[in-house]
Amino acid sequence: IKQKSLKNIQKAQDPNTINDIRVELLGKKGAITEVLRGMRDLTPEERPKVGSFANSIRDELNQAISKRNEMLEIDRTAKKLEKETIDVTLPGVPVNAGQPHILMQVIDKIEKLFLGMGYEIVDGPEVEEDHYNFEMLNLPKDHPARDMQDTFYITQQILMRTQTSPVQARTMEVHDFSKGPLKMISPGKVYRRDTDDATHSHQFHQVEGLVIDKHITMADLKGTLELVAKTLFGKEREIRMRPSYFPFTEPSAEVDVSCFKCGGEGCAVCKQSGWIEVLGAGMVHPNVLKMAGIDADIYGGFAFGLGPDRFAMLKYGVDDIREFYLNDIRFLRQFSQKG
Ligand code: FA5
Repeated sequence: IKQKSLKNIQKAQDPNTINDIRVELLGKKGAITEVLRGMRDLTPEERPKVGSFANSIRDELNQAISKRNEMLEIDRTAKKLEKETIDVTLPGVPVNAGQPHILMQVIDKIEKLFLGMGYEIVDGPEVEEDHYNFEMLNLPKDHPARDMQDTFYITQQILMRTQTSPVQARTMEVHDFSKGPLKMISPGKVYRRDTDDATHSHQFHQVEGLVIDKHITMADLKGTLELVAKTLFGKEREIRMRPSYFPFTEPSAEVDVSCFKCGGEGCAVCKQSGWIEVLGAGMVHPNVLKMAGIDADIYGGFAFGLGPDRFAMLKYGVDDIREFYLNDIRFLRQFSQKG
């Protein structure tokens, strides 16, 4: 039994087989156990001899079992380690790091520029009251200029804001002029029932700007906008102001920036003119000041609403605004943050 069992233990390749052998020999009904149990039938002289012999075999087998188990364990660990070996010379798996959306990058640049000039950044709701989106901006009900921006209404009084200008009205209402002039910008999403095309999207972005103080002139507005255009697009860029109409500014202007990435003329962004309209602006209408509780005889200011989507098109030569909203990773990846 001993020789056969020792051989079997040596041959065993896994702990289960070893356990089976152990049960066969030393379990309740095991061969060695049987021998030990049979001792009571022996004569008193035979008992110690047989007993010590059976015990020594039992100990020897137990030892062989533990040793084999240890060997198998060492083997298993060695194999595992071999499998898990890391080849440090292999090239690593590249990690696809995300980055802010290109429109957020442009808005971020605009924010930094204005923060540097002492403006504060103000947030406003996208789901807005008719009162702030229109009425407080000098557009009473039935005012024909309401049609200038086709509106998504939620109820009669609640709408998706069509412009960031309501944030002007909200800020003017609460500003404390004893603490200094009002200088703010407000970036965010706006919504219009525009038909989507290369330069129009039904949801796009605006950055509102507003300065209210004593002695603010149109020259301050032009100087500020020129700085924005040149900082964002380069010194060679020019702006032009065309007389326009907004109910909340008087006089009002539409501001174009000269194209360059696409050669100036003939590209989809600039159409045939070599210019692209990027913002609306003007001197804040006295009615708007009065409605916000500001003395229009003492205070005045300028306001503008620029379109970062159009800015991004111009800056990066993107000829279709819809690219920004398709979430095509191949398009978005082009704009690394260093660019
Ligand atoms: C306005 O929305 C005024 N609130 C701007 C303003 C603010 C004027 C303060 C005076 C004082 P307008 O509708 O022109 O104006 O839009 C402003 C800018 O938003 C445009 O110059 C253009 O850059 C951008 N824009 C307008 N409509 C779209 C559109 N559908 N898709 C993408 N950009 C647009």
